Amino acid sequence: MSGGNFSALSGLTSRVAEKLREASGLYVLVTHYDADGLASASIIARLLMKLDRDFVIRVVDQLDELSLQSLPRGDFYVFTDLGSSSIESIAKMGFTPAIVLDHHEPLRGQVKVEDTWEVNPHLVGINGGREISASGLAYLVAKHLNLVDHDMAYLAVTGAVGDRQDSAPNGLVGPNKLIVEEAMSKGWISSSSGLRLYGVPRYPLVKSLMYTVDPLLPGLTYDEAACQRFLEVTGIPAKKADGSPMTYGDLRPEEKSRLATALIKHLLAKGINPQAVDSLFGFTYEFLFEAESSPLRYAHEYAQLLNACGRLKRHGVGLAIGLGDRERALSQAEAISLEYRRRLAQYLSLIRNDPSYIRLLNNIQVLKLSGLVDDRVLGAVSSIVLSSYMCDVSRPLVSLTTSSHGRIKVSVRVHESLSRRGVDIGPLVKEAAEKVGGSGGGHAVAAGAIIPEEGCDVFLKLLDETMGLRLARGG
Ligand SMILES: [Mn+2]
Repeated sequence: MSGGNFSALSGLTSRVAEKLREASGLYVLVTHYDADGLASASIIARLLMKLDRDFVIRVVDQLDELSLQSLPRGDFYVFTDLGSSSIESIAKMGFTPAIVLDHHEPLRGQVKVEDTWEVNPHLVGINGGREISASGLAYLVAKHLNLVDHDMAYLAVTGAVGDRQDSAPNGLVGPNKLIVEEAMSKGWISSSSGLRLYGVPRYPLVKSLMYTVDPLLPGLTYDEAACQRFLEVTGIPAKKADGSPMTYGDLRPEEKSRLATALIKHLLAKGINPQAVDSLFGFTYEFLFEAESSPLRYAHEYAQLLNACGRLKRHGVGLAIGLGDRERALSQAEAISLEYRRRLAQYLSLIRNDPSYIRLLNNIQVLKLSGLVDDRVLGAVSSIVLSSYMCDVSRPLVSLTTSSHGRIKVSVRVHESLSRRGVDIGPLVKEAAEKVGGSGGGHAVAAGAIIPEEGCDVFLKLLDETMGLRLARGG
């Protein structure tokens, strides 16, 4: 990232910050249900509380005519983690004045629409898929008004981690990294590198192994007895001398490297691609002002809690945490997170044990989960199926399930190795969805769409064809 790009981004965020401060009356915040959506809306809500303004928050699945029609009316609108591809509709339907903080590829240049102000990193040459999330953008808005605090920094990092922007070998990069460095210099955050197992470093090791789904640990994930045997064979006691469970944080450096080596061997023996093995290692961000025993102490756990709340349609609980509730909402979120992991485990074992769920077309593969997986959980299942090599990684994975109003929810995931060949799936999904009367879009490696049920076969055929053309052209 060049400094020039960052100053262009700051120019955009400072302009919307001024608009936000100048406005008055009722603010309507509209956001996406995932971790980044909930975290970014929480940052803006915290900012509005500091400015002593009134606001309401609406959490939506996507921004289309249907969801726009359902929005409450106010005096000023803030769209976070969505909106870039709907600016014209937002203005046309009268949701102005509005600011849009989105990091999804807008599939066009900056458009000038009356009374709307957009911040999108793609417009200033910053990769919104990898370098900054909507939460980071919201943080920069608060920073311009000199109102950031450690909670906002935690939410900014959590949003980015929730969107998997920490997957580079050195963790967060670009503007995300600048936010982390600032928070570190203030003593709010620390980071360390190591194994990225679930709940590391403070969960019992057996649980850390069994709940790790990204990447999936074949033969270990969701199998407690197998995890216990694995530790035994590796020579790492599952319990400490006092009988309490061993955690990653309890291990001596030598034991940590022995565990890492054993996991690498295990994954390679299961035929897992070395790149997926690499994703076991990375950075962990620790939030020093959260209680040491709290699931909010570490960015990936915080993100997982928000994510679970959003996906199980309990986003109110996630927002309450973002706004500062550390009591009732937090214990509710922990129960929701457990239920979410239980459901994921169930879906994954069904897919793993029944190859007929995945159907190969010429250039794509289709995972049909209608009637099984809820629309908000579809993307997560899709990501895990691909990242754990439960399917062919040389073609995009297109997952389908039924959604509301007689529509089909589509989730498309592309493996890194395919995206490195220059395949950008977002525009292809958008084009195919629009041709059958739906809507869609996304990043190079992840995209989604909502299409009418009757257009499903044509949609798949179109996507299969355009994908073939792309590959024939060499990406
Ligand atoms: Mn996002």
